[in-house]
Amino acid sequence: GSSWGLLYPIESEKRALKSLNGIWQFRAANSTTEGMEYKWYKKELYKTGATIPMPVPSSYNDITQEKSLREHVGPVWYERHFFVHESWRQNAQRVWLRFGSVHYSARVWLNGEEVMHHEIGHLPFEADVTSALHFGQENRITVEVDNTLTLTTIPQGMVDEIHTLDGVKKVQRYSFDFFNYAGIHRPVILYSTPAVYIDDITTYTDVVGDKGVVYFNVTYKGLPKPHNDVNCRITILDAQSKPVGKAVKDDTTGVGFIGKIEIPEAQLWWPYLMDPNPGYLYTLEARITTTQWGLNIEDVYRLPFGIRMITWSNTSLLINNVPVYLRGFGRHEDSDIRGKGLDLALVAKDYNLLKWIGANSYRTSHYPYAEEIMDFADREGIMIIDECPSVNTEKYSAALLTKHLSSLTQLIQRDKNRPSVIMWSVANEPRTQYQESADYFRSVVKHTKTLDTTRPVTAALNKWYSVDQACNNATHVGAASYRVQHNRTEPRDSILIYVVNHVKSLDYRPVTAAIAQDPNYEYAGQFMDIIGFNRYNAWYTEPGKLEVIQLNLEAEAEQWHQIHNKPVMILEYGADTMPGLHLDPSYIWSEEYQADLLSEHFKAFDSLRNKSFFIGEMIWNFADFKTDQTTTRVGGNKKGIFTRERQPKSAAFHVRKRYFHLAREV
Ligand code: GCB
Repeated sequence: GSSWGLLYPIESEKRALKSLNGIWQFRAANSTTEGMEYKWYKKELYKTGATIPMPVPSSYNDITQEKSLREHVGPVWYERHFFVHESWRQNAQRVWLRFGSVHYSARVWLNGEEVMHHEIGHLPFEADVTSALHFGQENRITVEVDNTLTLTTIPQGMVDEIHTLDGVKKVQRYSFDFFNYAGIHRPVILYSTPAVYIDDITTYTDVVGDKGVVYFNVTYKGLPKPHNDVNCRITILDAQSKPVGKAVKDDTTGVGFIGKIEIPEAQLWWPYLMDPNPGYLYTLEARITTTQWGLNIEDVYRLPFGIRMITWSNTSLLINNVPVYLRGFGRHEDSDIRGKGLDLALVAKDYNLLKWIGANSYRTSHYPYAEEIMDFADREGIMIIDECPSVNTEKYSAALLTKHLSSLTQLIQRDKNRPSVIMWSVANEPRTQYQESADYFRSVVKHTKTLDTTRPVTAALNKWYSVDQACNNATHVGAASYRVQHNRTEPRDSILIYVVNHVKSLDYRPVTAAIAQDPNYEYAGQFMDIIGFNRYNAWYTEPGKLEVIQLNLEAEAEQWHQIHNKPVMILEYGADTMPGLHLDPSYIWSEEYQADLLSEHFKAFDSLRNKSFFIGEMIWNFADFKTDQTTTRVGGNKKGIFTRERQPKSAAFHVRKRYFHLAREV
């Protein structure tokens, strides 16, 4: 649910915390219904079948040697035991259970009693479990996790069947290009709060001269009925924990505390390499006190935040009134063995690599990343385009829209206070060549704007080509092979393949189709504040023909700007590169080709930057990552500038030169 706060669980003198990370017991169910039918949550998991140890957090897919577990479709079950110390049972105290994320859906029981369920991976959820807990005793937690994706999940997928000698087998299909890792991906935390507790804090900051203005809204919950003796004290602490501003408020409305605090000579939050001290963070300390049930109750929460201001025009994006040029990457949460499971060593390494290479930003393609990852971005001054989990939507429906909006509600609730988040991305490569996408994205963007007006909205758009049009004009040059490999699950595009094959069967001459880049065939760009587009010149189109890059890229970027009169940036471009493959003169898949392809793009970007509306470049991808099995992927997507093990490919040194050069220019 979204009607409550999702404050990250942190300790304070009034809040205790206990991690439930570690080894859990685990079993994959043989069918969708088996676990529920036999009530596996009622007793120890080992009593209803064999279990194996499973680390939390981690994806379960690559932990064992079983292909069947890697490719499992449907529910798996997790269980562990833990104690809650007697001292946690206090009058006027609550205990909460919080999951950083579970992919894709989860149902949770405590001591056999269902306490919550949640759908949509990559987002946190929690519940007050005080009444289900056994204090001073052992407890059992059971979680059913289901990775099944359908036409009404975010992201979309399709369950299909294949035929084997052993009968029909269920398989999961999806058109997005990363492995559908599943499991308990992020920390599981038990934490306490006072019975009357700070539920949510919303901050918004402004910069006026050298003054920082901090607007806040602190809400609380837990009183049986509203009354007017709740007091709130807000203190702003600088990075050395020195108080630099305060406010005291009494609540007479039962709603919360709204106000502002001015910080003279504020130290602003600046992106990496724009200031000697990027990512400067203050702390907002909120302290509420009240008397209830004859007790003095007090709660304290400390929220890190930065003072910075974002504005944008039809040609630029500004931070603290200075135009910024984004240089970064699309990324993934992905690594060997643990899949999408949070690994702090990997997180720290990735930020060190980002800083080493001079990046100032990245997009959380194609879903929200762990809060622990976002914390680094806040602290290091890395600007984030924060993407919801909607990737490659192919079929629009009201049911899908409802969930898409919910994913944005939850994402913005989680990340609204983060200085690093400079933009919301509402989707990646939705099929916006279909007219029905217009109403859909009008709603998506409107919803995002009702939740946050302080940040621009974007999406990673891709001009797909209308098949109807292709069929009518099948005489002209261009796009018969256009990204066909990506459209394999899309019925309308398979018509194109069919038509092309038919023509080929009749005549030897090359087949082409006039698939014009007609702006009328892209319906979502009109709603965005900033146009982000993905384009693989000299890779999916004209592989090996580096000479097309400058012309095509400049033309496309200019066209986007002309049509929408908005700032434009490229959110994806790149080439698969097998580390260690050297071919000179450059040839696709070699390290030389990746470097050459980037160089040609850099030339195009430089000429676009002179035209002022072009605000950023993001390479696809930061590191190699695992995908579903297809003939175009060798052990996964190899477009990384770093290998999956985070070692640089030759192009990394090349990118590093450019990114530091760009940083020096501003
Ligand atoms: C895209 C997708 C991304 C893929 C990439 C590729 O357009 O947004 O998820 O991984 O292309 O490498 O094909």
